Amino acid sequence: MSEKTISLDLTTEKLYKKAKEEKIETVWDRKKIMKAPCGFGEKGICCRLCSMGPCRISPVKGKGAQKGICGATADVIVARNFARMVAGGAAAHSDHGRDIVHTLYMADKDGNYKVKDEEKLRKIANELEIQTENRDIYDVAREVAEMLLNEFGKPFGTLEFIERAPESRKKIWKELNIEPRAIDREIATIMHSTHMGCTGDAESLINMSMRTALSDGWGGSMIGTDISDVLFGTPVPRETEANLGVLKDNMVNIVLHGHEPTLSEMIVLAAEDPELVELAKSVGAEGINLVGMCCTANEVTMRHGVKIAGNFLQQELAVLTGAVEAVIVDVQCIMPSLVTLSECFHTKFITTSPKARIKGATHLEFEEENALESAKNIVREAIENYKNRQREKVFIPQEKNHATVGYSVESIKNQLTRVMNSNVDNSNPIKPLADCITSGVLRGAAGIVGCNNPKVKQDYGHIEMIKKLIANDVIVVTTGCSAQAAAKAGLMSKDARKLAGEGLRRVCELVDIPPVLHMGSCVDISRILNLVSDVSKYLNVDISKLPVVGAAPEWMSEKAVSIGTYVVSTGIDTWLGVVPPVTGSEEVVDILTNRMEDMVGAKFYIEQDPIKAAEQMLQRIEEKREKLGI
Ligand code: CUV
Ligand code: SF4
Repeated sequence: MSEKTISLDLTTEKLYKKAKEEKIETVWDRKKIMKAPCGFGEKGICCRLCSMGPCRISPVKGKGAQKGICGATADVIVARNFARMVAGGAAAHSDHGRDIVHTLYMADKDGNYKVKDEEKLRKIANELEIQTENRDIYDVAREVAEMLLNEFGKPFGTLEFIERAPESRKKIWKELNIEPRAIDREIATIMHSTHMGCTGDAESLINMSMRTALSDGWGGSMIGTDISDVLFGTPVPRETEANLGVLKDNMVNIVLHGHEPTLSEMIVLAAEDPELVELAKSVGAEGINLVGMCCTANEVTMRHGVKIAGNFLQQELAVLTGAVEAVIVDVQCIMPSLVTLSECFHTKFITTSPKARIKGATHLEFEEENALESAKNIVREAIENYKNRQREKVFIPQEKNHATVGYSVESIKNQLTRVMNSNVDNSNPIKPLADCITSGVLRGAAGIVGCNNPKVKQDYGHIEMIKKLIANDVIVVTTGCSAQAAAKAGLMSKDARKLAGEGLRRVCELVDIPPVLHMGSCVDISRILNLVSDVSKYLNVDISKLPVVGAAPEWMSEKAVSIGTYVVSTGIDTWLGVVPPVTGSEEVVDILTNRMEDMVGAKFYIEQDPIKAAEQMLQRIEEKREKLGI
């Protein structure tokens, strides 16, 4: 990777240059100092699960240590490490989900947290066989919350929301014994089974990984998404802008970064508070400019149109503009480097969650019992910092793009129903989508998700892949940092239709959508699961037979490993653009990229070139179409 091209994004290039000039260290510099990654770690053949070790297996067959001191083979070590990544990712998503349900439990009509989407709550209650008639909505909310909280630790049965999957899928899961039971239980089982001297069989470990990952996608994440919608509203299409150009020279800039909407929703409210807006004016600013970063940005842009400052690799760059009064964070994907970086500027780096305290940051704990007050205090801190901005250090790149966001499954269906009403048959909102696919107007659909990773030129993996797919009449749905890459590149503007193939362009015009749909944050990949399940049920074919593919071209986090694993386990082929640490085991590679297909009807593909990957995806889509006879 040449130094001149760390990113496809011009703002990144410009601010990286600024960092160089001012000798401020960024993620790319630290990556360079790290030099080549540890070969054992890279291949997954390093084990430090007990103190007889750490052990590392020689990557050369027949030479050097071929087994750990306990006798564990490379296959077992790699599979255990993989399983633990899945457990880590599932834990992060699911603990986020759990917190949201706790918030629902304390929701109150006079409190800070209210039930915003009663209809969705009623639907979920019906699904869980909870009585809704003649009941106070907050009673229903509490009962739903209690039941969902039990999903994390219930002693018997399997997760409620897997019932949303098509019968054919549930049958596969049952036969493989990978129907997830309680969420925490699946994570604990992996931690137990990967303890020294427990499971010594790679296939069994991958099986367990699938079950745990499913407890994330169809459990913790799905609960997180659904209950966030209940509390804060189900997203509808709305307009926004994306990239660091959304920062304003003459306003108090607050960057909201992290994941859970419980915090960000209150900050949004606080930033609109007239008293605080006045305060901002009294310190000489024109007002408060709240912008988002990473998945928090996705949550608040989907529900409020809050502007997107950038994705994962831009968190440091936002501070480097010198124009940010505060970076407010909660959990996940927050670089600890923000502490030293913000010391180079006037920026306050404010942590708010006891789950993610960072030494050197200003910690203002967010108290949910006192949510709005707490949020106001945090915003006040930012406003008061405006006077410390050092004008000579400010550089805000002007690049930004327009985007239409907010495509929840509900809003996609609404949009489709509207089109249908002008037609004859309005029986099922899925019908027009399914028709477009079966008739071949759309060749298929792709979910492009996941992070940035300095191993990849920023956004290049996402954008090249997405462009290739839409040009070939594949509709793209996105979440996470991938969605933000697309928004920044202008692919979420309705204008981007012109980059789409003939068929997709027509669909976009008819339904009035961009060719790339923003479906939300990483936990909102559960929305994609619900959507493909609906299509699968409507067409009466299993998900694995649909011309649908997934990809994480620039993934980096354990959460992404969990996501990839549950997406494949749901029957959707998934392309990874960054090689996972499994190449030290032929067996594990064979299971992930080959044998999984016999188990769950889908597998992983590993391809670092996004254009080649897109070509493979298109080929796979056509293969599936042929088998379906469409
Ligand atoms: Ni949760 S997990 S870098 S913010 S998508 Fe972005 Fe998305 Fe990866 Fe993190
Ligand atoms: Fe080594 Fe086995 Fe201990 Fe791992 S569990 S560190 S392979 S002895």
